[in-house]
Amino acid sequence: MKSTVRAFFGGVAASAIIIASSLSAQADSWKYAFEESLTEVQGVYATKFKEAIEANSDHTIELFPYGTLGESADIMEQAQAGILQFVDQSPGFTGALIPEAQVFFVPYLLPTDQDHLARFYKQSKAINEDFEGLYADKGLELLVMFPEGEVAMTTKSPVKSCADLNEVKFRVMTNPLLVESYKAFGATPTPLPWGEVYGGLQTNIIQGQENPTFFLFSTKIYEVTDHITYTGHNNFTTAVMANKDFYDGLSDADKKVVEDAAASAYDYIAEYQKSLADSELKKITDAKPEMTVTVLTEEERACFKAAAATVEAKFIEMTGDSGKAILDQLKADLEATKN
Ligand code: 6CS
Repeated sequence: MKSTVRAFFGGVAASAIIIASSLSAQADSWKYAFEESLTEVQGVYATKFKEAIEANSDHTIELFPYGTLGESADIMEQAQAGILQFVDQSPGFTGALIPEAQVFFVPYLLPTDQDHLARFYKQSKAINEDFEGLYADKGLELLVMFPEGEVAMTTKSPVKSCADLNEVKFRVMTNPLLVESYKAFGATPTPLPWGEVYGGLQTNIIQGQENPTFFLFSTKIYEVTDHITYTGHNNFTTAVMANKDFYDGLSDADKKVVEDAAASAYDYIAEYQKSLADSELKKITDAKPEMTVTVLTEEERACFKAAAATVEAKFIEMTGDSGKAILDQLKADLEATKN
């Protein structure tokens, strides 16, 4: 009897092992949504990530570009709920969920030198270690952050100083620190999801917005604004995450496939986006020769730089010791990756 029972449970255990191992080896289909189109920077990154996953495992990835599943806030909710396995959401939106992620909106914190930035995102302890726990608390496994280019202001009237932003309703992504930045710059900040920006400019509900140059061309924002101004105050940062329960449930081999795909796609995109600002600016001025393009001089940047100190103090006020520690680490990482 005993031996029969043992044989029975032994059989059950063996079947369980077979089922478990066949489950872990099964080919899964994963969903990945992002905030841009397939041919924009986030879409190019996602395509490279998908190619690497599919080349190195039996899993497949289905890509969901901007608009197919809603706005940035919608895809984040879907990723947190486990409906999506991967999501690209920029700190410009995540800052509302993880206040420390707003550190990327302290003006003049990040350099505009793209080579320095490429080293920084890859090697930064703040990004690759410290942010991990903050994202994990929200059910997310942070995989990578990468740059999308220097941010430019596009407006309906010329901007040479903060005074020119007076009474300009300026669209910003939906995080409180970006609101504080544009207040400190002298504008009237108006947080909006991306889908409302083109129409808002067209109907004059807003008169300005900021984004990297490639996005000004690809989304045709140049059609509804007349002046591009480079103040050097920021570089656009974005982040790719996995749903944490999904990620934690992966085998070690699959985790490595995901990490390696994120790293190889990073190397590709860091190089790819470097020349975009110049090539896409040319497309804008070809399409609209009357568009003015101004790079502010050091003197003209003075009021924006002075505002940065106020915004940094606000960031610390909003995030306390945890934010201060991230800010200090980020500054140390920037210093360490200078050369
Ligand atoms: O300004 C925005 O809302 C958007 N900007 C970029 C460059 N990517 C996605 C984001 O939704």
